[in-house]
Amino acid sequence: MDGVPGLTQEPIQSGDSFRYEFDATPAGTYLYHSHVNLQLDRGLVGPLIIEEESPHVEYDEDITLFLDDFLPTEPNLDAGNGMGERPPYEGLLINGRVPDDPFTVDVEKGQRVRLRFINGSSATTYHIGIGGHQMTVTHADGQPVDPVAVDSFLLSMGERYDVIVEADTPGTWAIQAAALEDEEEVAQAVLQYADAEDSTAPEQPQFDGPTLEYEDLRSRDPLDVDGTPDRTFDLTLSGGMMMQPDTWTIDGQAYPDAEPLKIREGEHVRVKMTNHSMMIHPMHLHGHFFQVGDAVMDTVIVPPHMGQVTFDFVADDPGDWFFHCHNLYHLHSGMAREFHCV
Ligand SMILES: [Cu+2]
Repeated sequence: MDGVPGLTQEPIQSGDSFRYEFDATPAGTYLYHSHVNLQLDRGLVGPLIIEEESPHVEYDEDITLFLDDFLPTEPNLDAGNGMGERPPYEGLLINGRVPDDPFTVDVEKGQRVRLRFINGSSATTYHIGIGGHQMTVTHADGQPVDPVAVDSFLLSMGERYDVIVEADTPGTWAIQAAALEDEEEVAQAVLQYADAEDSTAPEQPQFDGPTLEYEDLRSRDPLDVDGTPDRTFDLTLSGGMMMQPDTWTIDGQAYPDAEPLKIREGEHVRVKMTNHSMMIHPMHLHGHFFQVGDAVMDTVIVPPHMGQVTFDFVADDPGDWFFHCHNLYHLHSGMAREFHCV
């Protein structure tokens, strides 16, 4: 039921239907989307929330904030690619709303609100903060972590964080998601206290306090990946070069002309990635969570300019699994591989 066309299922043709059936486990904050061509950037994307039976944190409200970069025209690979370019987005949305007509989170002083941030964008990484409030991160990619207080965090394509906000500072505050590539470009929702005047312009976050680092995250349920891995892949992420601006590769190979990465069931697999390019790559593995340091996630940012990230996972589900950059334009310009687990 993983949905990758040609790999785990045939695409659903126009006029056809297909029923997805799966066990709703593990609980967490997810997104669902088309994996065909550039349909994700035409809006075929949405949140999927699997509620926990007994969350490790307490809260009064549970609100999903879904971020999307809104393209009013038909996407094409050339417009969204190359030397750090993004498609001509008309606006950045939270729950389908532009900053001038924002989605509002209504709170009363003393409440604790769980906010589930999901980045369903095709080509935008955000820097997220809330005016006048810290956030306590409780889940990374839907999986529980020891609560950690931060002023802001980065959220790249495909990533999710759940945070708790303590409503202890009455007023009208901006929940702001600034595009990392251009902090003038923002998505915005509003945190509105019941007794505050709604006519006030929301106060914005300063982004001057601590930003979450992956090292701050401690999974409540770490994977069994201690010790020496059974298999290691050392992968170079490249692309966007002057001569070939529309080609993005893993180890010099552009999907679909790329060899599968072969693994065996039960193995502890380690993947090291080095980013030789000038752009951020949110790398996503299908069908598994992986461990980075003490965090358990399914999508991880590999920073530009020789940034390095290593993740470990247990190959506990035989089959073919897609592994790719979650920037839609990088994915469709070759930055993908298949893991074949036998
Ligand atoms: Cu990428």
